[in-house]
Amino acid sequence: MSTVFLHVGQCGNQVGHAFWKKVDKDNSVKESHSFVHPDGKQRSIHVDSEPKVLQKISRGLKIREGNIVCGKQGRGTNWALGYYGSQREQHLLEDSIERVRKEIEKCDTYSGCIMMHSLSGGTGSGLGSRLCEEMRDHYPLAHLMSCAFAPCKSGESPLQHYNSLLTLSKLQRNSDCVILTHNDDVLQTLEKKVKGSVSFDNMNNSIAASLCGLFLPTDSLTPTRGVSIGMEPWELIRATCPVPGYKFLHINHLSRSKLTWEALMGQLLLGVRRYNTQGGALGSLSNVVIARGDSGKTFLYSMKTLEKKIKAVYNCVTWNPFPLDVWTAATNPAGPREAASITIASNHGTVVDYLETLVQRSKVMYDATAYIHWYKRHGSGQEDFEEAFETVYEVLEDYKGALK
Ligand SMILES: Nc1nc2c(ncn2[C@@H]2O[C@H](COP(=O)(O)OP(=O)(O)OP(=O)(O)O)[C@@H](O)[C@H]2O)c(=O)[nH]1
Ligand SMILES: [Mg+2]
Repeated sequence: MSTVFLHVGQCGNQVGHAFWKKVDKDNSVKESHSFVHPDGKQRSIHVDSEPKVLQKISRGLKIREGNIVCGKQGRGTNWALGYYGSQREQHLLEDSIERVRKEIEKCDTYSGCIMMHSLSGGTGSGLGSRLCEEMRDHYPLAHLMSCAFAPCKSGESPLQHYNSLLTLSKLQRNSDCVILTHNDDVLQTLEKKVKGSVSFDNMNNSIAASLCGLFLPTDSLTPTRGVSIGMEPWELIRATCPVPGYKFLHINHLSRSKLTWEALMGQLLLGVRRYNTQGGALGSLSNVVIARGDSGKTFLYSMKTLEKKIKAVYNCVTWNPFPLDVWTAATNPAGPREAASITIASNHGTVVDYLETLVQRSKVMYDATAYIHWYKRHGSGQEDFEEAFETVYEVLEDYKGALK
């Protein structure tokens, strides 16, 4: 089983760089050939509308020649320009799809694609949305997962709300699962740990550690004889997003050395958001708990006492009789050395809070027709916005119903 990775825009590629650096340290992933070819090359395509970031990240990664697809000019933080393409650079979309097709042809069994991109950059959001649509169209039976990075709420660009709204609506319609990471959350956690200001490198290393916690091979999903078949991303969808109405995941990850499982889990649970902005309790629909560095095979035993605590903190819905899946791995190659890690992927109520704020802010701007001419200029009409509002309202309704 093989997975193809598609990194789009500055954020998608910079996070991808940190991710692949960590993947490279895992021998089981190399043996399984699910993420890397037998010749050691990554199963990844790197797309950006401008060359600067791609030149930087390609150094030190094992990217196949031709799998870097590059334009000449950025998409100016405009979803419409990324989605409909600039007149002069229509080739970017076609070249990307062509490279993905070639990469998929090299797979024995292609199981799906994981995209990484920001929700607010013009390339990551607009071209990312378009690629997601095309991938669904070209490979309707394969899985499609998005790792999407949300901008800081404090506001980096006035267009970020529209861009995020339009992208999330396309992801909801075309992907099977969206792992949503908020730059605000990552920053907040790192500000307590890092001396001085937090850089994108610090943030990307932390994000990459969480993604490796989810995607790298586990012993639980590796056949007793033989090597990993790389099922982790696709089992994650089966376990946490079985219904199309609820496909947004939130990750919590913690790695420490010399702590018992109970202490490590205790620290991780302290960082889980339990209440929404109105003070109401947040809930979760389904969760996967992954423990790495379990060389003594003690985690499952510890789960006998931890299970109750996790269910309480994640406030699992009563209608799901099996809200927790547990996977373990003896090693923790993404490190740090000798550390053990716990990663929890949760289909969680935090997404309701986020989408409500997003839709509210976008609606105020839309009703005042703020910045709409920027989108119209590049081909986006009223239909794009109305479809996006309608889709996100539906997601909110579905989640609120399920979490009651
Ligand atoms: N976590 C993280 N976020 C990033 C990184 N680089 C940019 N971002 C965030 O991504 C958003 C901007 O998107 P970019 O990826 O820079 O934009 P792009 O996709 O290249 O699109 P254009 O430059 O507009 O063509 C902002 O919210 C940034 O905070 C990164 O390396 N890591
Ligand atoms: Mg850019």
